[in-house]
Amino acid sequence: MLNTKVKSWSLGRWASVGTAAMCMAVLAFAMGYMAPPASADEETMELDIELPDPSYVGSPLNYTSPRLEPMSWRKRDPIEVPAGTENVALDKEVTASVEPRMGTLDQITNGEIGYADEYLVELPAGPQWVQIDLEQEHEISAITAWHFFESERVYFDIVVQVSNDPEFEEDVTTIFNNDYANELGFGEGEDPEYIETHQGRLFEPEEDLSGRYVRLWSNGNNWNDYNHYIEVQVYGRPL
Ligand SMILES: [Ca+2]
Repeated sequence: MLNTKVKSWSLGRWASVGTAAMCMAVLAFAMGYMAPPASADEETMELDIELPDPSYVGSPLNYTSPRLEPMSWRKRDPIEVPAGTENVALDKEVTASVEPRMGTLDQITNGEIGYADEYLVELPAGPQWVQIDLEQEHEISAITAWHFFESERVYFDIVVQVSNDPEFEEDVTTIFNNDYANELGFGEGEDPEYIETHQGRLFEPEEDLSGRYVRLWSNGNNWNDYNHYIEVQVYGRPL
């Protein structure tokens, strides 16, 4: 009788050890399974975005909105991207919905960034877009846009889209939309309004993204109705 009791206790204990080991194995499998694919099967790197000097000469912001993200002076955290990712928009051709009032479209991808007027491309009032042709389909990890950042300024109805269709009629992915009143007709944007700084604004897709063309919309700013660009960078790799 005693032997039987001892034996069944031992079996129970071994059963518990076995269950614990199985749980750990399942957990390890789940952790491995849940790891992001980028780190699981390919090398990544930290994206190094060279920033221009900030501006200390402009006027403070004269605009408030419940949709406006608070100003942050903190340096943006670096993001992890697939190894070999670089600014594939550099020196690529730029087209636009309209001719600039000031500057030339090639300045938007010429790699030169600063707050002075000499860096500025100004498009007329109203909803306008600029479009970059990456010349072939690319995997796209992120996009940064610098509008005019001499003073604290908020641009309206910012929509950032990627497509393989140069007309943006089919196969369009929108990765940012703060057009909350749906002025542009792409649906009510859920993203916040933000204040321009020397860091530009980084737009990251929520899912894997590829495309040949990048189109950026805006619709004036809190100082005037014009649309401005200093530079747009697209971080990617050719497919
Ligand atoms: Ca530029």
